[in-house]
Amino acid sequence: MKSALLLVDIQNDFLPGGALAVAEGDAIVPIANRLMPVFDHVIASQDWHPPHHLSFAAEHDGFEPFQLTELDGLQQILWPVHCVQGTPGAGFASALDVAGIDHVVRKGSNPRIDSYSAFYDNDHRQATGLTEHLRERGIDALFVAGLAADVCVKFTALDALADGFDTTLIVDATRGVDMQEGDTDAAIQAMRQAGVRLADSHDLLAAG
Ligand code: VGL
Ligand code: ZN
Repeated sequence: MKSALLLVDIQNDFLPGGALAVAEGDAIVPIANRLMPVFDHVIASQDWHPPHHLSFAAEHDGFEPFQLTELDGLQQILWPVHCVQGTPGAGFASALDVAGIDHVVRKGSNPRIDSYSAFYDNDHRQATGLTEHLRERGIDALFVAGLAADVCVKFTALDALADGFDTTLIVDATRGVDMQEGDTDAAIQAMRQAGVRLADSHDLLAAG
């Protein structure tokens, strides 16, 4: 089995102090750095929104961040303005060893639809090309880490599975937004029940 590491959205805006901060999001950066050399192929996704992306609460009169609305018939959580293309917040965490990244996938660029998964937008209208990228390289197993466990990591892992990849979540290398208490635990259970394997970075590092 040929495997790759997929680092989801390890960007400044998702770290403590960022626009859409994930508690302890910074704790996964050294783990990601240690994992990269274990894999032949490392992919990193970047949430990459235009300035007026419709997932931003600021684009909707009378709405606050974290409120729910509908966008083209899809349920949409409204987020603080985050990961705007070319801004420091959209950049990879400064402590992330970007030299270890072989391929970058950007998502969320269509202003009308959100894209939690690194594979498809939230309505599966458009693919990012990640599936083809992996298949062209004969990669059939994917190890997923990054932010946020209960949003982009979850939908990325579920899409990876649906596209036929043997998919493993590196549990200690992810953290969640936890808009509601327990969201992250529930997301991990949902991934596991769908068929995602759960691993700890220490086991992968020992094996590598
Ligand atoms: C994410 C909310 C909005 C994520 C991206 O990377 O988990 N969450 N955009
Ligand atoms: Zn986003």
